[in-house]
Amino acid sequence: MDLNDGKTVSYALVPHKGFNLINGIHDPDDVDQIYNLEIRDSDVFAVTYPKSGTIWMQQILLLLEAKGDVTAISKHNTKSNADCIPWIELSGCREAFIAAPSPRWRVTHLQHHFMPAALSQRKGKVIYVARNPKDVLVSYFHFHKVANMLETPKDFDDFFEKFMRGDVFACSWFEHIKTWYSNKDDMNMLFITYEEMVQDLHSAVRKMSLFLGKELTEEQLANVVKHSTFHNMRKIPQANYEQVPGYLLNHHQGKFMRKGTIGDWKNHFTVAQNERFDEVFHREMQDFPLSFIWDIRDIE
Ligand code: PPS
Repeated sequence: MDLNDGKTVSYALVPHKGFNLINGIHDPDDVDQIYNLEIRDSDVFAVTYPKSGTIWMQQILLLLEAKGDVTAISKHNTKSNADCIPWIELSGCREAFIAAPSPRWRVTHLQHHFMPAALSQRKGKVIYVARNPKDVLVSYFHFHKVANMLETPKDFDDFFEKFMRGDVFACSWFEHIKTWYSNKDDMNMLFITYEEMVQDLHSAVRKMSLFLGKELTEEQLANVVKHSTFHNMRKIPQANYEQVPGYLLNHHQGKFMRKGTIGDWKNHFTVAQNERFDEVFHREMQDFPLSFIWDIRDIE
């Protein structure tokens, strides 16, 4: 693949143990070793299916650690939030995790079966952020145009089919949420939704700080919220992924922080696609007591 800044990189999806990794940024042998990692009680993993609020969590976790002081983030001029809270599955990140001082905070898109077995013995903490999958699909479609490591979709219909087949990085949204959710009682897990965060960020952040045992004053909590709104995060280069190099993200194709709302799927899905999606959703999720907010107007 010949990219903007002249670097030539070859990326492709690599099926691995029921999951799709990305050749060039993930190493299957390394990913397999994650299962055996020793976990400290202070370790925290924010788990997401792609496009469900990962970079939002990076910003919130960093701000919680800094007690709402945004200058603690912006002073790392060259370090992005993703450098501070990286994906455990990226090549090289596992070794760095082993050597890192506490607290070790990481994000991941991996399915449950790859993750450290110790998490299921109630070591460490997990925050699972789920987003309604119609908006995930739309956000993922746009991201495929920006991300040089992902194949540019022919058009929306083509991507819709790929997503429904799970023929994308991280595979099926349904499998991801179901396997994590079914194992939640074995873990110290906080399950939260993107829509809850959009609806009432203050309550969501408070819930997270209580779960993580962080004692923040009301003012500090309000500062965490203030600096993690969509509007404000978009202005912070360390948080908004503007700093990600051009060979990974083609910034001319669109913004990583695109719309940040609920219900954009309505601008993309045809009636037939929506009916089919609903049918699959009801079939796949019938045994799971999870409901989603599908439209911003439902909470306004
Ligand atoms: S990735 O590539 O998987 O790491 O993407 P991820 O960070 O999980 O998801 C990106 C979407 O999250 C939106 N986002 C936010 N929404 C509301 N408020 C805040 N603060 C926020 N930060 C990130 C981002 O805009 C992407 O969604 P879309 O729908 O594309 O705008």
